[in-house]
Amino acid sequence: MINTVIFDLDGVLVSTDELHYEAWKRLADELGISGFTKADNERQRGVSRLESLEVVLEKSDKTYSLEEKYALGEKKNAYYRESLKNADSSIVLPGAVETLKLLRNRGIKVGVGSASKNTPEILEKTGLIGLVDKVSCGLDTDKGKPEPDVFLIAAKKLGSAPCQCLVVEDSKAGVEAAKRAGMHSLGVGPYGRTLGAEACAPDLASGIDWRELCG
Ligand code: B16
Ligand code: MG
Repeated sequence: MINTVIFDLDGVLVSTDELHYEAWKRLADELGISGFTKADNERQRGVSRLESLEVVLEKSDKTYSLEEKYALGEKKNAYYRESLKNADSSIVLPGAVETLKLLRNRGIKVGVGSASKNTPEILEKTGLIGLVDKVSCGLDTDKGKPEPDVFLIAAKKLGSAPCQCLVVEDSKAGVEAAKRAGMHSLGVGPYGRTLGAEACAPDLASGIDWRELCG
């Protein structure tokens, strides 16, 4: 029986996915890489910063050393953090607060499992930190999704077995990570139906039947 729900952050609880795109686009433009598109950005959902950079560099004819790649990742992160400076509860996606409250009221354990190293700051700024029990993020492991680590760490912190966990994700890499972790999955967002999850919904505000999902 499912007694734990682990939420992805970007694109599930908050709308920072667009800010990631803008920061990568700014970096791509600076590097003279033309044609970095929203479709490229879709492949960056849920994956680590360095792997996201590789998606950008696919369109470059220049070769970068690992050191240079880390520096470029830092640069993008500085742009991203600039856009987060004034972030507040307005970036929380519809239905997120109500869902977190409802689940906790029903005695379901609630966690966050995000690849982002900026997770603690975003949860603080949006006030979501007070609505979740445990957080696992890119600061806990360097292994990005589709590796299962970030979700397994969340389950461990919550004291739940993987088979008792349901992961809510907006990315293919994230749903794959949930499967590799031996967890159940719910796909949300514009591509929710195409992610290969066990169930899907357009967003957290669309009347998801949590009683049915969590048994
Ligand atoms: P950062 P999620 C992921 O967050 C983003 O979807 C992905 O685009 C980003 O590259 C990754 O976090 C790392 O983020 O550069 O802030 O450490 O969807 O797993 O919540
Ligand atoms: Mg996401």
